[in-house]
Amino acid sequence: MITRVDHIGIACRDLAASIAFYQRTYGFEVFHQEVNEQQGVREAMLRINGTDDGGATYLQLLEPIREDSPIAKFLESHGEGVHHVAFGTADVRAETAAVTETGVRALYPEPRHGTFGSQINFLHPKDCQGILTELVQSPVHE
Ligand code: V0V
Ligand code: CO
Repeated sequence: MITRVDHIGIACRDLAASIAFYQRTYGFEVFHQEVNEQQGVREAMLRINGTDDGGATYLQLLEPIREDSPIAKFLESHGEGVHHVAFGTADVRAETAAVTETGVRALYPEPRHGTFGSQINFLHPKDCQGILTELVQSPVHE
């Protein structure tokens, strides 16, 4: 079951400049920053709200660290902007299995490492109304 919008992923060329925009325009603060070598990104999570069960919604600002990373490729073809939408679930394996049953392709056979120790998978944008869709299980559910 999908329980919330976990984050919106936004591709940017300059992470510091993008963070500064969100801080001065809306007052959003950086909650967490990390480099994910496997995904080829340096990222910042800006927390928008939180719920008592540990759930929250974030903006995920993504800057490429390699030319061959998905974000670098996206910036080249689409420019800066919304890159993916991530839905939160308590069980990413079960949710991926349920969604693939409907004919949507998952990108990975097994979940991979996401931000703050989360487990993630992606659904192909061509099967999801043109939107790269991520499924994310927060560590709070592990
Ligand atoms: C590509 N396309 C997209 C898209 N990226 N459509 C919507 N949103 C996107 N983000 C379209 C593109 O316009 C093409 O359509 C078609 O898909 C093939 O595009 P491509 O440029 O040839 O790209 P591919 O096929 O090489 O790669 C696309 C995929 C790739 C989605 C397979 O980006 C990928 O593996 N993404 C998953 C990993 C990822 O994005 N990591 C960064 C975030 P036309 O022109 O053929 O119509 S990491 C993250 O979120 C983390 C760590 C986290 O949340 O914790
Ligand atoms: Co993401």
